[in-house]
Amino acid sequence: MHLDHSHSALSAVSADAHRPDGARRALRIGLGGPVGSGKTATVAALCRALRDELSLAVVTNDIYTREDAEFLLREAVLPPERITAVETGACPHTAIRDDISANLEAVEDLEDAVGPLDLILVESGGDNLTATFSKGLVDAQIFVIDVAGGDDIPRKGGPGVTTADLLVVNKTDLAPYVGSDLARMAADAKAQRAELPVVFQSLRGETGVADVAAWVRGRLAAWAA
Ligand SMILES: Nc1nc2c(ncn2[C@@H]2O[C@H](COP(=O)(O)OP(=O)(O)OP(=O)(O)O)[C@@H](O)[C@H]2O)c(=O)[nH]1
Ligand SMILES: [Mg+2]
Repeated sequence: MHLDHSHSALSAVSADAHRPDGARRALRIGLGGPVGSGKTATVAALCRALRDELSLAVVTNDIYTREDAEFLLREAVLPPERITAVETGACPHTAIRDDISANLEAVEDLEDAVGPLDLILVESGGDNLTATFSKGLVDAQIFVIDVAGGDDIPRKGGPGVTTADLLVVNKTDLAPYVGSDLARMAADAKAQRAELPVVFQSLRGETGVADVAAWVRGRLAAWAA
């Protein structure tokens, strides 16, 4: 799917919590963050952790390809009809913040095709520290950074680090190899985010995505209530 600038009017409709038939729509959670931080790997792990207890689907965004969706399809994290790719053709933040029409169309098509759904995960293309999702597209956002990107990233701030509903510091297994100081990252993140939650995770480790999955379950419980 390509960005089509003729559907902007959808955003007003889709910010509503209900489908046209009055049923509650799926909770939409966006995952953003720098290139290669582990967004797709986190989406894959979340699908494996949650697919037996929830009805879920995924929208991926890539600039020129369908790489991330193809990875999720190859890994068979969900049935193929539950995975949709948006080719943004421009800076990734454009499609999640400025003209969200292609993404809205993708989430609504998924609900029509395989719904009712409890949860739709929307992965942004890798971008910079300023990229955030429009509130007309997602109900909550996760910002994924990784320890190999430098342990000064939390201190540098930016809206992803400071305002995301959940900050994930991924690849903690790599910290000793790249000389990242996890305690410093935790202190800087706390200073930037006050009470907003932060999860340190390694998808190579035993607990994997468990903390993020628990946070998602909490958001779903609040959404259902
Ligand atoms: N060591 C280690 N590698 C990881 C971890 N999580 C992800 N990776 C690896 O990091 C690389 C990038 O992960 P992706 O999930 O593709 O990253 P992404 O943020 O989706 O990347 P883009 O969509 O291209 O921006 C892959 O080779 C993953 O296997 C982790 O916790 N530890
Ligand atoms: Mg990805």
